[in-house]
Amino acid sequence: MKPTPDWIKNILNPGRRSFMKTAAAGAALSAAGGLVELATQKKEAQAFAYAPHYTDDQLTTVVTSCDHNCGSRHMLVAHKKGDVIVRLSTDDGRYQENGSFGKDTAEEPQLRACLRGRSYRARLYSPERLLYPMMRVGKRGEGKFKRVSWNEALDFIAKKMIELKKNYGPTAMLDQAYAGTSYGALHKSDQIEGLLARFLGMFGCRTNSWSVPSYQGTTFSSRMTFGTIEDGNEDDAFAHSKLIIMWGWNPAYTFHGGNTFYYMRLAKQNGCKFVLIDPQYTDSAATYDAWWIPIKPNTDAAMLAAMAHVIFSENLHDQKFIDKFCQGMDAGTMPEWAKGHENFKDYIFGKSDDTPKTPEWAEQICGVKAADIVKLARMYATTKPAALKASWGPGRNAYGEQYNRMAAAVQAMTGNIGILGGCAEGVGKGWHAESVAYPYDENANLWWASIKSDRWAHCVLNYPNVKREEIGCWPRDDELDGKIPNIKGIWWHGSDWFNQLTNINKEIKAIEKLELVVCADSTITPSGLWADVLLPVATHFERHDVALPWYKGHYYIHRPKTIAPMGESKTDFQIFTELAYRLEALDPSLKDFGRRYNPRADRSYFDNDDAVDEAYLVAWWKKVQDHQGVTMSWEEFKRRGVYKFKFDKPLVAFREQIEEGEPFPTPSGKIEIFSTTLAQVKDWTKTQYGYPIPAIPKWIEPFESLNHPKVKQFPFHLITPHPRWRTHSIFNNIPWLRETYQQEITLAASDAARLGIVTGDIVEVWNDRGRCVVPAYVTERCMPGVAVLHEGVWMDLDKNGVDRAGNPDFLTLDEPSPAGAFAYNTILVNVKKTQLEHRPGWDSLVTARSIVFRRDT
Ligand SMILES: Nc1nc2c(c(=O)[nH]1)N[C@H]1C(S)=C(S)[C@@H](COP(=O)(O)OP(=O)(O)OC[C@H]3O[C@@H](n4cnc5c(=O)[nH]c(N)nc54)[C@H](O)[C@@H]3O)O[C@H]1N2
Ligand SMILES: Nc1nc2c(c(=O)[nH]1)N[C@H]1C(S)=C(S)[C@@H](COP(=O)(O)OP(=O)(O)OC[C@H]3O[C@@H](n4cnc5c(=O)[nH]c(N)nc54)[C@H](O)[C@@H]3O)O[C@H]1N2
Ligand code: SF4
Ligand SMILES: [Mo]
Repeated sequence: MKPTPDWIKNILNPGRRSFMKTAAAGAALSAAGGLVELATQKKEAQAFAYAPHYTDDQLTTVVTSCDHNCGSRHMLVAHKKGDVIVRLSTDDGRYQENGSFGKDTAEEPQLRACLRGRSYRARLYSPERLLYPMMRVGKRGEGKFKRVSWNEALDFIAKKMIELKKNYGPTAMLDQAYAGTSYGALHKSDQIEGLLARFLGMFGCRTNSWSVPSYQGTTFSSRMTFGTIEDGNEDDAFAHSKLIIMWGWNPAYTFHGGNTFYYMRLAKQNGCKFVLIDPQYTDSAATYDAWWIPIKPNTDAAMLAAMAHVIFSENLHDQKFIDKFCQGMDAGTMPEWAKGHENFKDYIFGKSDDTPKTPEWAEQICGVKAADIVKLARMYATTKPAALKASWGPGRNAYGEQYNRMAAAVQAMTGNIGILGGCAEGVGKGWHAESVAYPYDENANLWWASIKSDRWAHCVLNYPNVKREEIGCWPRDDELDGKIPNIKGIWWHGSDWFNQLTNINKEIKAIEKLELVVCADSTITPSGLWADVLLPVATHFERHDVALPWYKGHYYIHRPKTIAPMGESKTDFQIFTELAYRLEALDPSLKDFGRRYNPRADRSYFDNDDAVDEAYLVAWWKKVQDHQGVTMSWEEFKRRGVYKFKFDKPLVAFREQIEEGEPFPTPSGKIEIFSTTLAQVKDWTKTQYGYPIPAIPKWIEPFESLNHPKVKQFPFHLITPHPRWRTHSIFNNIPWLRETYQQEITLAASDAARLGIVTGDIVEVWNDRGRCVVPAYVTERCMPGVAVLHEGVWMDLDKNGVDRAGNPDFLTLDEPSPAGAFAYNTILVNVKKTQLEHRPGWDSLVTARSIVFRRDT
């Protein structure tokens, strides 16, 4: 490796120690002709110093929260000296109203942080922290940048945005905001409610990305079946289940709420039985001593159909529930207008296609013994109440929506919906927080084209020869309907999507065609390396906000500006506001853009956001008081740092529908096993789906699977779940977490033996889309024929385009299912031992990871 030129060292990696000195003294760093001037004030504290070891009485304690799209939202308590956080702790019961040290009840559980949260200091002060605006000096993707002033960076972006809009029209800018920080009331990244959507919408140039990587199959299913995505109970309801089926759900790794495990433990103590349907025997299964049913990936809808067959055949279904609450479960519940259509029961018995969905039929597809399917179906139908928790991973595949719709049908036929201890989720959204703190009006979420998110590269590479159905063009009722967007720029806000979307090699080709790529982030990310401009964003420790729970939980956590923004970082809200002012100066039609975008601020907001952010949050808290019956004052909330709601009984989705006869929010007011909306589509190419979707749940062969002829060439079905030690790509560079894991591919012992692979061997994993290199982990806890590789590792290309870090998105297919589900778990690959180079991320050794930007090869 050649030594890195000094200019890169200076710009990208100011010494951590000298930086800490500066930050501690509160002095600003200034850019002068690309040189970093460091003030030389005496240091007060170092974030990683061994000595002196401060005791709590010498430190200031600030209650705040952790952040990101991680599966929960926990309390972090910062202990700081001056402006440096020297220790982080978490909830210990003291901070809530009537709290005391150690208080931890089922009603008000502690919000204790996981390993990722507890290591946050290492992220905050990491060498990969982005501290100054940067602009690309090399080729796109080469990773060479120079430091510039905010003025230069924002001027460049503003001029370029005007130019793109003028030259290519209102679809030229692609919004690739995502959920990096979507759980804040004020500083929110999100596809719909986020700050970027509003900014680009008001600017008048935006192509929206409408499908969600997490769970598009699931949200589709919940909307079609129940009419809402709020189909979840709060997690305390699990404590009341007699049987919990973890269907593709591994809460020990993949958080889905912050205290799920606590309530599942209560269930276990109450005698609940656990089952796991998953190609791998997970730690969750081990913890609860679950009955593990290994299943071939992507065949879940077939197994669920066979369970329905058993339940109907043996008369174990709840006919009263079906008659009262369901549409299209059987002939008797079909609506008048649809009598000729196929109903679910007829499909299950094969009346319409001559294929009864028997356990023996399913065994051939799923690799699960028919006897086990029968046993599970009986167990589920006769144990009351039972929670079939159908998680999102099995739906993150080709026709993923069919799995979720089928699970909902099985939940409904057994009457396990709307009752305590049952489960209708799906999406699993339960309690909902008050909406955003900034204006969310008719100007928000405007778009001139909206496409399936992972079809952007296909669209860019083939423009204008693209059919609307290929990219899932959302319909409009004006002349832009079905018009293919001419995408020329991308903005990443709270997203590392270049690293996280499907088929990265295709993205690499497409990005060459763009004229503007902006990455606003607090970290130098793999996506950032492909940007033209890097904008340093203040983390949630460096701005004022209120944290909201992630799907599960009912509480708010105050997030004060715990420390001053590091380096020259600004909040996204400051950046968009300042850019709005610059754009209005360049284009008279954007009159008052700055003021309209951020009505509580004037232009000085870029340098001082405190009073304005406080005003937004005070107004937001007033909404919380008015809408949610909270009597605590804002000042008291700020003093405590947390507000936990207390409910007299667990929140159960659809309790009102079942107990009080309220209609479901579907067109028919029923649980729609037969979907009114889908049954009435005339021309699928004119819908956002593009291709037909059956009105009842059905088994449809995925694009690729272990039953596909392609297995001759690519014999492994790769699944790519979420890592316990990262939040997608976030925390990939944290040494403390690195010491607990490595990115590795899990292989079944029998497969590995056949290939002569043992744990620790470096293997290459490939298919016709890409290739990556990663160590192997060999175990009997994985189903033969299946391989597991976690998403989110930071890609690291060698000169031949092989990823040395083991990122599965070099292998995924950018072909979503009709309803929009990303096919992240629909991948066939081959595996072999290799001499190719492996590097765990950008570095080869944890302690030497900052070589990343010191490398010039
Ligand atoms: N193969 C495979 N790939 C997958 C998946 C899979 O199952 N398999 N899962 C998919 C799923 S479900 C998801 S949700 C996606 C996640 O994809 P991403 O959302 O792209 O992943 P993150 O790593 O969470 O990236 C969020 C980025 O936001 C930045 N960020 C955090 N806070 C802020 C902020 O306040 N402002 C700004 N400007 N930036 C901020 C973080 O530093 C980080 O770089 O990955 C998808 N990719
Ligand atoms: N620690 C951690 N927690 C997270 C996240 C994270 O990055 N890290 N991300 C959060 C986000 S944004 C999301 S979207 C959720 C995702 O939450 P999930 O979708 O529930 O999580 P995954 O880890 O993708 O998958 C869960 C399980 O599904 C199994 N599985 C995969 N394919 C199949 C299949 O075809 N059939 C069956 N039966 N099982 C299958 C996997 O083996 C895995 O055990 O997690 C959230 N929680
Ligand atoms: S679960 Fe999420 S919010 Fe909680 S500590 Fe871990 S990373 Fe932070
Ligand atoms: Mo997600």
